[in-house]
Amino acid sequence: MTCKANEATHYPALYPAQRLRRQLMLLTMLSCLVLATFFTMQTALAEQVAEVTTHKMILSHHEFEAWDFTPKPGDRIEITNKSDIAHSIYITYPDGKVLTLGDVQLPGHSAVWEVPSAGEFLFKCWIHPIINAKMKVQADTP
Ligand SMILES: [Cu+2]
Repeated sequence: MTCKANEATHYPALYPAQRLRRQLMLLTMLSCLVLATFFTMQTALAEQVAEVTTHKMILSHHEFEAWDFTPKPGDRIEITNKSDIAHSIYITYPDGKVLTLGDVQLPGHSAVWEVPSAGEFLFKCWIHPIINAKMKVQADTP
């Protein structure tokens, strides 16, 4: 009789094994929460990476066609050779560095360049020195 009254008024004492099980469950739940948060952040980051803008530039017979996009650092520029001759495009960076886009762009083929920074870039062709275009890249301002 007294025993029953005690059970009703007092929180039943946990056996060490039960306590351990509860602590393990709590730890498991916390770990799951941490992992879920981590994967959500990873997905958000991956979506940000996927938001890269790709501009299209066209190389006609002996010139780059005028473009109407405003390139920003981090953008990609896809240059397509729409002429019937091969080209070998290279880009001179503001600091004088020269980057050749692959070896040769055959007719109908494209090359992709990732805009590294703001500044003025010069596009030329190793095969046809008459081809050249200047591209001004503005710093990305949100
Ligand atoms: Cu060329």
